[in-house]
Amino acid sequence: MVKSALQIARAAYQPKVPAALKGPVKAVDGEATQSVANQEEIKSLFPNTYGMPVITFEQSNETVEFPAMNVGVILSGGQAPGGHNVIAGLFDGIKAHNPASRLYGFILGPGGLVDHKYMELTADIIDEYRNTGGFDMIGSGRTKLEKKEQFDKGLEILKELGIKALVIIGGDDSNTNACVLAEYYKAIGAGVQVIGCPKTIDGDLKNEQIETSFGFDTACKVYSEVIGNIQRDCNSAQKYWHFIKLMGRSASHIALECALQTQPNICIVSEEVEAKDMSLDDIVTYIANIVAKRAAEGHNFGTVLIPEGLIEFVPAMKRLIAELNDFLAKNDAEFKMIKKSEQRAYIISKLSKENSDLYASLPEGVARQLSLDRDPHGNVQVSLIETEKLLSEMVGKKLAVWKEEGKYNGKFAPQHHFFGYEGRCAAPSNYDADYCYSLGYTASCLIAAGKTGYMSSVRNTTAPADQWIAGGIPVTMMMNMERRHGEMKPVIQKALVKLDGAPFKEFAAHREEWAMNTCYVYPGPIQYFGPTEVCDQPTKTLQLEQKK
Ligand code: FBP
Repeated sequence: MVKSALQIARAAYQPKVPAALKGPVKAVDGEATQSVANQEEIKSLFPNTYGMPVITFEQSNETVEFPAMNVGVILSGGQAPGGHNVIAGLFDGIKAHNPASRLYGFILGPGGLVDHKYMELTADIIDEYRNTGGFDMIGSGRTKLEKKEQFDKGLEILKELGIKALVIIGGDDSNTNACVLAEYYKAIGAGVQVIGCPKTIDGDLKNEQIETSFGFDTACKVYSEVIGNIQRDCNSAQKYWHFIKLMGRSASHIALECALQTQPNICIVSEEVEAKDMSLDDIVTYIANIVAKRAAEGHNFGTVLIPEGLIEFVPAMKRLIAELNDFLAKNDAEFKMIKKSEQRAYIISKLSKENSDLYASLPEGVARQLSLDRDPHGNVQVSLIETEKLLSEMVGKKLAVWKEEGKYNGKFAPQHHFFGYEGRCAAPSNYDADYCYSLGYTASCLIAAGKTGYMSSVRNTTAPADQWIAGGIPVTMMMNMERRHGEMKPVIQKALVKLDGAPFKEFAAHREEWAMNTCYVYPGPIQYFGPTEVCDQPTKTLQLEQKK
């Protein structure tokens, strides 16, 4: 395989790890834990894995002999930079505990476990992927591991390969399912430990115990680089308004972090839109006002950041989507019989008055997207809705009206962008390379300590890596009960942007100035070699959250 000069140099990078992981460790138990809410229900659903203590690994002088052990690993869900380093850390960790231990990767996600598709991950393979982006070493997939039949089918291959521990690298849902699996295997005495690792560029798997999910750092840096480049172009030609949608599913962490890094003229935060009960028209008016004010100063250019999940946070749109989801689930067959050209009118005739009016007011493309195929959970695929075009179109219309009324006298030429996949497989930043490797190595220590139902955790990551704290958090500790597809289920609480949190407050304190004055910051590309202040800075979000 031909490699770039950077790939070759980067392969030799030695990830930085917490001091404790540099030699033998001892597991120190904290107090017994409780779930964040619904303690009685969670306890009854997880009788074998509830209440376990938080674990911290400390340096030890004692060298313990560990038996050789076969371990399995799964990458679950969307790609996130650093996944390969989690696997490399896990591999190095199990080999350090006993060189005869072996690692197996299940192919293309959780489905590989159920379908018995796997490969042994040898040193040669691992070395090929150190410090690289992507999940292509073993592939990833979105099959949900949630049914007993899947667990039993998986156990067959785990037994066949003599695997005694399974590491599932995934987001909140995959880690919830990892815990259900841990509980089940413990309950039936399967002799297989299950450990989770916090992954997702979306940054929404974090809480008191987990500082951040891996991949968020690199993805935000990639997006911020290109947003910065666009801003420089924008400030050079001074003729376009750039509407930039950013991936991130529901939460606005990515948009907010990119705003903190690049200081755009406008950034919409979905969580604020919901809290203030803003309508689509309120958002459009907010943007149009800034466009008009800048035009009055002779600045017919600017940048707008839009989180991909925005639409679902506009309360009226949320009600419309809920009714549509429900209606299309019940009338799927009938709907599919209707000619494409008549589908819009059909939906308008079937919805309640409020939702029908709103649906009718939407541009054709967006209305169509709302009626297209759902994801496996029956939900609208928000990442396919072109919110950036929807907003710019509506802003353009409003400005045209204002122009007629003499309230606005400028030029409005929009450009559209969507950044998502560009950032998900980038070569991990030093932060993600170090954090991921440490998470994987920590997972091997949890396995060696005989733990199950834990998520690998590395904390204090705004300090130099030497001072990071490795340990394990019982997954049940992060759970609460939530309604999912009409049923109450135990799930890890998803972290949305907190409006009283430091990152949002920092943004809110500056946004008026950023709107009117051109205060763009151009972060430039991720640097892998060079001074630590250039290469090792964690995200602004993390720095602000951890500033005590
Ligand atoms: P995960 O939640 O699985 O980490 O995926 C994150 C994400 O990149 C979202 O930001 C985005 O909405 C979604 O995946 C896109 O999914 P797909 O890769 O299936 O197109």
